[in-house]
Amino acid sequence: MKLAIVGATGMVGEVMLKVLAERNFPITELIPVASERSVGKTITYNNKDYKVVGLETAVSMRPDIALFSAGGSTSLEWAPKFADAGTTVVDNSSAWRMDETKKLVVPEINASQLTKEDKIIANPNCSTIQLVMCLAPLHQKYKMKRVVVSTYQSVSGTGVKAVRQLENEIAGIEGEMAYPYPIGKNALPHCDVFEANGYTKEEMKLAREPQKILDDRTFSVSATAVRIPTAGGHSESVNVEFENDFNLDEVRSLLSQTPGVTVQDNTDTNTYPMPIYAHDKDDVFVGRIRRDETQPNTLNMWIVADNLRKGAATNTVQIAEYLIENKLI
Ligand code: A2P
Ligand code: 11C
Repeated sequence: MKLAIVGATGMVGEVMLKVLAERNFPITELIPVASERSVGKTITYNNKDYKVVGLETAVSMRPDIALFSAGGSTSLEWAPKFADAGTTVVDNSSAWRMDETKKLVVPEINASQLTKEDKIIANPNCSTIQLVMCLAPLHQKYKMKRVVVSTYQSVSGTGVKAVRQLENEIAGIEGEMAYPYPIGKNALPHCDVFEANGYTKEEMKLAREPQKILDDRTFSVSATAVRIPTAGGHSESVNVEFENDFNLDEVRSLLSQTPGVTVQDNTDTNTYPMPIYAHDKDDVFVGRIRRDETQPNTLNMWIVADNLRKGAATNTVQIAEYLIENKLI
């Protein structure tokens, strides 16, 4: 496969390269792509050096697949140009996710919807992916009515500038601010920009994307997204009300049997998921599974994942693998 990585010099792009190498992705030619600022720079993949090219050059090289993680506006402008040149684009930005003509895919849940005609495929938001990975098997069995989720999101979700802000604050160095307030020793109830309804864009992604992925508008999701001073890994406190009652052992067993999900749930041994231990792992971790004693048919759980891996790079690479395995490109 001739594969382009658009945004190869970025945080997610770097993890994509790592994940592709780890999974022995079948690459015959690698095309790293970034902004004009980076053209000519060298990136290393599997001990081999590659020169970064610009978008125009990359389109003319007609890759079989392009994995995009270069922001929404780059995707909006350039994904169609790649698609017109015959390239299948898997896009990690928010540009196409809610477009009715595009599929929004978490491979373990809905990759079977994909066809050869899908030339631009959207990867969901990181906090959505880890949430739906755990909700999907439970929804199938007990039917969700309403989900209330509060997130604890790492600075890596914002980007390099935010990671640097946290590092500077820890080191006591004054520097550029990615957030309107200090993030070290703080919690900001503010991920991405505010919308007219008082929610942030991140919260609205959590409300809308699960319905599309699970192809079901009968349940609702209410979200509060909070940025905390962790370097990597998003955590979520999740309360789910089902139509039907459940048995906690069966819930644990359903989640344990879900590919890509690991249950870490034993209060006797202080076993529960935490972002530092999810770092560099592809799985989604779930624990603190317990009944909400204030309401019938309602469950509480705690979900953690590496937001740059399953939340971004790994999910994108898995979509590309599915396309190849199923001869859709
Ligand atoms: P560059 O490194 O040249 O700026 P991050 O999300 O970590 O900031 O990374 C964004 C990625 O998207 C980087 O690889 C960046 O390249 C790339 N990028 C940003 N804007 C553009 C653009 N207009 N055209 C192509 N690539 C872009
Ligand atoms: C965050 N979820 O942690 C964001 C980062 O729509 O792909 C990814 C934004 C997106 O702030």
